[in-house]
This record gives sequence, structure tokens and C-alpha cells, in this order.
Amino acid sequence: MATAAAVTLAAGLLVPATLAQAAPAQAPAAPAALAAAPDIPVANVKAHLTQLQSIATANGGNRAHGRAGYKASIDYVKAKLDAAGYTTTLQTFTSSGATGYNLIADWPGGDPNHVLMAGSHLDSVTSGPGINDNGSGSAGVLETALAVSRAGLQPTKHLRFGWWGAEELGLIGSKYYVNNLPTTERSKIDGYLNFDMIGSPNPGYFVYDDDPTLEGVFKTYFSGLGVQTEIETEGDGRSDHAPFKNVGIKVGGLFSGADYTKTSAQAAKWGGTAGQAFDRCYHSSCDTTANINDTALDRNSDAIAYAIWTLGTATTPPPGPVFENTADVQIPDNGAAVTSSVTVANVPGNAPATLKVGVDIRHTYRGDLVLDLVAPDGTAYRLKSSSTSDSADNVIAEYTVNASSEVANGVWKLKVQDVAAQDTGYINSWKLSF
Ligand code: DTR
Ligand code: CA
Ligand code: ZN
Ligand code: ZN
Repeated sequence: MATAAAVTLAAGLLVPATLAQAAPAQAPAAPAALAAAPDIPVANVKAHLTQLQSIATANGGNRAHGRAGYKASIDYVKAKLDAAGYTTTLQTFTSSGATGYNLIADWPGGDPNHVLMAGSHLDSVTSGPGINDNGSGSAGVLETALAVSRAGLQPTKHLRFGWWGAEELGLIGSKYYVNNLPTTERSKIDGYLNFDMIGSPNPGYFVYDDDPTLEGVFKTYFSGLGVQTEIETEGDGRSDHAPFKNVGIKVGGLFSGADYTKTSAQAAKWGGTAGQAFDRCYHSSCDTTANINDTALDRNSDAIAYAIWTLGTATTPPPGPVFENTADVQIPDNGAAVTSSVTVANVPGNAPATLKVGVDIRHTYRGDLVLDLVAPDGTAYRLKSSSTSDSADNVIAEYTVNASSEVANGVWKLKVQDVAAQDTGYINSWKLSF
């Protein structure tokens, strides 16, 4: 009987050791934007940086948490957004004995159950004005938000923007925001995009690789420019995307580099100076408006707009029907295969190329188990092969099967066989999502 391949396991779930037949994960193509994203005038972004520089100069040379320069920075950004029609909220918190501020700006409209969020920290370190770190990200997000207003954009999703306080003290502001966001509200955030240092003077083009779809949007944008990107490898936990990721929200973002040194290979593809830090003024007093590469700031600001337009206006298809069987089925130890069936009805045409197979099998030493999806015509699709090295318990996972050659309606079966002695278990439930 034919056994079809082309099965992938959803990222972020329990990963059985043997995925011999899983197709390599490919970042899905970016959804087509309904409206073309605008160019973000880099002059406008730099004008915000000039304002932030003036604020720092007038307030002891920095815009750090707890200092006057930070509150003045928040007031500047808030005034721009209020004038542009945003619903703004100042969220206060206390850290190191000082009041901190997060600024949240909601663009009226869009599906409140599908929120696309972008953010950046607005605070600097105490040793300097923090124009690249992170005036650059703050100004890029601000100008994108203003472009949304200028365009009168009516996105499918609800757009929300955030400027975080006290990032330099340990992601304090963004942690406070996420920790105080009810679970029901967290679940509405389809993605959070983070921009922390996007104008480094010796720039790299790094894309967060935490979520393939969000990563894919940015990679698509830069490939359209003919600019190669690298995945952001040092950032896990090092900026404001971390609190969002820690509660299961999909995250993405861009980064132009900090105190790490640009290699000669990187200089060959990006220009700039090999053997020198991406930003040699990182956390220093020289992080001023002179510490910006205009091309990087421009490209990254345009990429922010592209992501907001692409992800914010893409039509997300409504979820299809689900067919589930929750009856327990005992799996004989080292014995014959057993099956559990679902009857699919009223689904026109063929099954999709991304048929989701959710399984919940309770079994010690899951390496004993072989799982197949059997289509109504008898074609078997291998979901999981056995493994002598996967001693963990249970298979609770979602597989994606290319079942586009199968008629959807009919009796589908999950076939499970325990092929090694000792350790037993049962099918707890399984389901097909179209
Ligand atoms: N922690 C950020 C700068 C930073 C350093 N590495 C990364 C990686 C990804 C994003 C940001 C960063 C700061 O000093 O604000
Ligand atoms: Ca631009
Ligand atoms: Zn910093
Ligand atoms: Zn930063």
C-alpha cells in the first residue's frame, strides 16, 4: 500500500525523535498584502531622532529610565500619536525606585480578536542619548504608525504599537505590560514585532527567526531589495520580544547589530568595516545622531511598514471544519496495529495540502510507536516512525500532511502500532483540521 511522505510537524510542539519522513520546514511565503506598503521617508525618521537627541541634550545627556529625558521622550511620541488619531495609553510601573512608563497606541478599527503589535524600547542607558539604541527602533515604529494614519489604513487586524520603558534595566516595561495583560487579551495578539537597534553605523541585517511566518515577511522584503539577511542568533531574551515569546505569542523583528564584530564575510555582503563592531558606540555617550547609518535606518523602517501592511491587511481565512474522535483505544504492547476513525462529511473536493492531524497519545517510551494517517482510499501517510532513542512519554503533536490528492469526504483513520516490548499506552484522542 502506498505510503505518502510530505508530512511536517508543527513547530513549537513536542518533537518525537524520529521525523524521518518529515519534509524540511520552509518559511511560508508572506501573505499578499491587500495594499502596497508606503515608503517611509527616512528624513522623517531622522527628524524624530533629532528631537530625541535634543531631549537628551536638554536633560543631562540621556533618556534613561527614571530620568527627565525619558519622560520627555514619551511625551514627544505620545503627542505625535494623539495628533494622528491614535488611542494612546500611558502605563506606569515602578522600577529601581523610579516611575517608569510604557506607551501603548491603538489604531482604531480592525478585528479586535486579531491584534498585530509592533514595539520598541524608548529608554536609553544613563551613559548616553541612545539614538541608535533605541531611538532608531522607536522612531522607525513611530513613523510607521504615522504612515498608517496618513494612509487612513483600514487593516483586517487591529494594530497596536508599544514603546517600552526600562528595557535597559532588564526588559522591565515590556515584562510589566505582558504580565498585566489578561490571558484572554494575550491570545488575541497574532504577532509581536520588535525593533531594537535598526540604524547601526556599521550595519548588519539580522532577522529574528523565532516564527517562520514573521521571519518570512522580513526575508521577503529584503530579498526584494537584493539585501541578504542573517538570522538573529544572539538576541534570545535580550530584548522586548522575550516576554511576549515567553507567553506563547509569535514574535519577529529586525536588528542591525550592537557590540559584536562584523566579519569579513559580512562586510563582503553588507559593506561596512570588517573587524569593527556593528555599533562601536553601543551603550556609550557617542550614541548620538551621528551614530546612525541612514541606509540601514531607511531599509529597516521600510521593512517595518511592509510587515505592518502585509501582516495587518492580509485576509486570514476562517478556520475550516474539525473532525475529532476522543474515544480511548488501547495499543497492544509490541503487537498488532490499532485504528481510530473519523468520518469527514460536507467538505467539498479534495483535502488540503496542509491537512492538520492533531494526535494525543498517552504512552510511556513513545519511541515504540509508529503512526500513520490512512485516507479513505487506503493511502497511508507516515506521521511518525519508531525510534530506539526516544524514551520520552506521550505523543502530543500536530502534523501537517499534504493530502491534496485525497478526496476529503470519507472515513479517515489514525493507525498506531507499538513495535517494541514493554511500555504500553492508548490513543486518547485525535482530530483532523481542514
Ligand atoms: N539588548 C539590547 C541590544 C541587543 C543586544 N543583542 C540584541 C539582539 C537582539 C535585539 C537587541 C539586542 C539593548 O541593549 O537594548
Ligand atoms: Ca524609506
Ligand atoms: Zn541597550
Ligand atoms: Zn536596545
